[in-house]
Amino acid sequence: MQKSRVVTIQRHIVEQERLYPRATGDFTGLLWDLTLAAKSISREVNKAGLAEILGLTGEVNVHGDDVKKLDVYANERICKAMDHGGHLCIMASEENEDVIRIPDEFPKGKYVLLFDPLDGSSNIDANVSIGTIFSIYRRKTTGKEATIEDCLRKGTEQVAAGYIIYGSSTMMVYTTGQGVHGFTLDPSIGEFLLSHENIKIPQKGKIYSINEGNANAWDDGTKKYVAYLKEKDTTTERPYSLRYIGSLVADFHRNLLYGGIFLYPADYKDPKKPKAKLRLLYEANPLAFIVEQAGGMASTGKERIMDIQAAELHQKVPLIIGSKEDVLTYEKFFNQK
Ligand code: P6P
Repeated sequence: MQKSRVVTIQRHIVEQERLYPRATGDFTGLLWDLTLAAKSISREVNKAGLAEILGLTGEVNVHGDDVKKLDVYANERICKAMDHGGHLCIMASEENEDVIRIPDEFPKGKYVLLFDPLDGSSNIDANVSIGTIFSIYRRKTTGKEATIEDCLRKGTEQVAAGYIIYGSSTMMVYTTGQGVHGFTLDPSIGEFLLSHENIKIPQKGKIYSINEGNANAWDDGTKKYVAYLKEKDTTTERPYSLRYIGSLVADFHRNLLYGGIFLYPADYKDPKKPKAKLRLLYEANPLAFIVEQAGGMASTGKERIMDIQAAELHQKVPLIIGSKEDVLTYEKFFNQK
């Protein structure tokens, strides 16, 4: 059997860069720095069960979530890996209330990094897969210093997006707009090796991922859609199977590979003030870029995620993401009058 070629993520990124004649290597350096941070976080996550860094720091982040020490470590690791390479002009993290400026002593670059350092971290102690999610944009402002305006963007302006999933193995999945590619970390050589080239999500799945515990707070359209998925109809391969890990990157990654739909609709307990949970800049946009590049779809139920102009750093949106046919069916139910 022909041995598949061994391609490291570094080599793949350089090959991707060659697709852009005007590329300067700046972008390549940025992604390389990110893979280094990912390896360090993977090492810490994989020994979390052993190290004393488990447990709460006693602090609480901007969203009122208890902050686990691994959150803090991952956030600091990414900042330290990314702030001095000269590729970035500003950063913003799901863990930080305000933007993260590049220290004066370091060179500034033309890119913006938005990231969730360790999503799903409430699952750390249960050894459930968790993940880092990132988005990269080109700087938009032209003044001396980059500003928050460089972070408040539309998803369609992303030049790259990806995630690292720390699970049974550590995988990095990314896109630069040339398809979606997955790399599995070989800890014995410390390299991410190409394992999933040109990932495409099935046009229709048989899995749905939603927290059924919130059913009483759903809007009528979501209630009718989930009931529809549970009906028996062999022609549309229903009933679907419910698979919900409660860790976005893990749920998204499974559906990307197998097909299916992930839903985190708004909470309609107060119909006048629907409350969303997931963050536009750090979760919805990067995963939307990936799923669209893989042939899928990402919507709020009403509009394409990547068309939303961010107004606040920690803006939250309903997220319906996965196989195109499934998201389109959901939108029909959600918008039924
Ligand atoms: P719930 C984890 O805290 C997270 O942000 C995502 O990773 C996950 O999809 C979601 O929240 C789970 O939320 O309300 O179902 O526990």
